[in-house]
Amino acid sequence: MAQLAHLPADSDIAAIQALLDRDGAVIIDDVMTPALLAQLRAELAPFIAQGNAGRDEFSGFRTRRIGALMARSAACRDLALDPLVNAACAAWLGPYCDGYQLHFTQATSIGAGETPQMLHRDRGVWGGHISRKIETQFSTIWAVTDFTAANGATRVVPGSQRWAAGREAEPHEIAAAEMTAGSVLLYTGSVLHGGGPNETNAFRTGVLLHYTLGWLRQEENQYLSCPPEIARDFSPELRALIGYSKGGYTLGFFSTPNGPGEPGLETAPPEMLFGEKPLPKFDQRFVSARELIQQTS
Ligand SMILES: O=C(O)CCC(=O)C(=O)O
Ligand SMILES: [Fe+2]
Repeated sequence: MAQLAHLPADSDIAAIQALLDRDGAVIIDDVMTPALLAQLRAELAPFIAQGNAGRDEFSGFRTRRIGALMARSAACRDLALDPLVNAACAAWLGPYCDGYQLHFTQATSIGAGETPQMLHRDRGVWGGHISRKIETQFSTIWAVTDFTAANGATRVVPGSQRWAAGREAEPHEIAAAEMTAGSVLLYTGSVLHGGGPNETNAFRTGVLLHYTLGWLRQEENQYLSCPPEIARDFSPELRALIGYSKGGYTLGFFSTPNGPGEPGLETAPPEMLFGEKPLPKFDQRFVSARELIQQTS
């Protein structure tokens, strides 16, 4: 049976990078404080209680999925900005972009009797149009409940990020991402994985927060899931992370849709919608990410 490596929450970025490179995935144990985990559970519970099961094999007939997590949960906002995750993300995606952004937010609650989700690569959301030389994603699944092989722990195929597209995993090549509640699975857009079968009577809940290159289209439309009237109350860092920032020199500007003679902005960075100047964050983040990569290569 294949296994995934576990690292402690005080690990350095080089160790995380090395395992992502080798296996395409790694588990960081016990990252959340008990208080944050309790808050997360309380904030998600009412949405999960009213959530609908999926409508096809991929989304799962016994799995509930809840999006718009930045708008709906302060604990999820903290997780999205987690410093260790962001440092690891910057190091992983830095070679392919000038900035990264939040791509997808979803709580997945796998219910009793759910069958295994088809193994897949998350980079499939862009079709086959992007060369495998480009890493498209850095993804996290935060364990809200314990993840066990019996209750639907995510299944991951270590090393499959380098496999030919059509190669299928043998049972012994598939690992169960078993982890305690409060831990986080980190994985890439190129590694085969899928939700596991749930043979217990309780839900297995995870929070999926995925990040992508600043120049790619986000899977979850953050401007609709988290429109400006909600994002207005967020920190500038979080707003920039969810996409209210440019993804390149001109990428992502806006102009005010005003009428003739009315005041407005022309080719403005998104931060100006909120009366702010752009953060130097992407430059700073990526300078430090590049330094990290140089130190570790
Ligand atoms: O919930 C999980 O364990 C993984 C789900 C997944 O990979 C997906 O829906 O793309
Ligand atoms: Fe997936």
